[in-house]
Amino acid sequence: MVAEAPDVRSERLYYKMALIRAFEEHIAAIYPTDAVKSPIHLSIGQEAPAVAVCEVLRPEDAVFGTYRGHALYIARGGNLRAMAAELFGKANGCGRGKAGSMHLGAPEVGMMFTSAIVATGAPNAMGYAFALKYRQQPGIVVCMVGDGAVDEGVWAESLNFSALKGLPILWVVENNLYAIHAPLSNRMPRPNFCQRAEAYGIPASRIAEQDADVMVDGFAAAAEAVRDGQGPRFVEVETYRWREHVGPNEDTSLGYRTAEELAVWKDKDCLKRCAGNLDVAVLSALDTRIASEVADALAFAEASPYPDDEDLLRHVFHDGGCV
Ligand SMILES: Cc1ncc(C[n+]2csc(CCOP(=O)(O)OP(=O)(O)O)c2C)c(N)n1
Ligand SMILES: [Mg+2]
Repeated sequence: MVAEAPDVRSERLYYKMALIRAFEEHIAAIYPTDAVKSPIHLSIGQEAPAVAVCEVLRPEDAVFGTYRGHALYIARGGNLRAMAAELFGKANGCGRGKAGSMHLGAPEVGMMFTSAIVATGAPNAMGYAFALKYRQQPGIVVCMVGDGAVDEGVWAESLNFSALKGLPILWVVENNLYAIHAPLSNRMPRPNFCQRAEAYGIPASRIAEQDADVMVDGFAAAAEAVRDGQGPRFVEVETYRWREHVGPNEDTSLGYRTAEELAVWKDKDCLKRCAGNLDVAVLSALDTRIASEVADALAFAEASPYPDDEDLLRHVFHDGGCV
């Protein structure tokens, strides 16, 4: 089931962010039962950037994300049943049950892939953008990575090449201040993401306000320039994950961040802010719809079969075609 998102922008933003949160809260709740056969990296608290960037895209555009990919998959309009089944390791999952939460894809809606390997999206997105330009095809590419990907050489190489060739790509860093348990201050003498992009001649901007509407406007300006053939653009968007790096729990007891810091970010909740723009009756109808879509997806996943043993090695190596 691919549900149509609401027509009104404020309702659509709320619907997508609330769907991401509700889906992930359910996944977190059932995680101890072992129904989910995959590590999970939750976006609870940081739903807005993915939803906002997808808001400015067209059907011909492509997005590449990371292992923290449920949000981007939902925001881009991926099939919820197929993602739930994938997390459950079932044969009708979007990766046939072999990819798990960290390797989601829905190419039919331009959600190309996510990967567990930090920064892998960058060269792949850059290659896709190169192909679009080379073949003179319409569309732009969005590459979303975390702040940790900027520590990887391939991210810099990809930005450099994209600028050199004037590729139609929007580079996005979701800066949630940590890579696993390492804060920016332990990893970079200067967390100057925009300056790094500008060093390659890529115009850069930063979105700090925790408001999905503001993010949409920031992404729209950058995407428009890319679409206009002006070459790559870069946007850093500040955000924060509420749960642990991997797994369903909160983790302030680990000591790398404080409960006070988490509370400050929970206060800035984009979802609550977006809900504040909506009429109570509209909100309640959307919440009912979301609850039923999440229940439907999880029931579908539960009832689906596991892959057959003889399927184990299929689609693992390239065999001359996709069957
Ligand atoms: C090439 C590579 N190096 C290291 C790792 C281990 N690793 C997994 S997640 C992660 C942190 C990435 O943080 P960030 O990019 O900020 O994304 P976030 O988890 O905050 O969304 C690291 C270093 C990896 N998966 N791949
Ligand atoms: Mg991070």
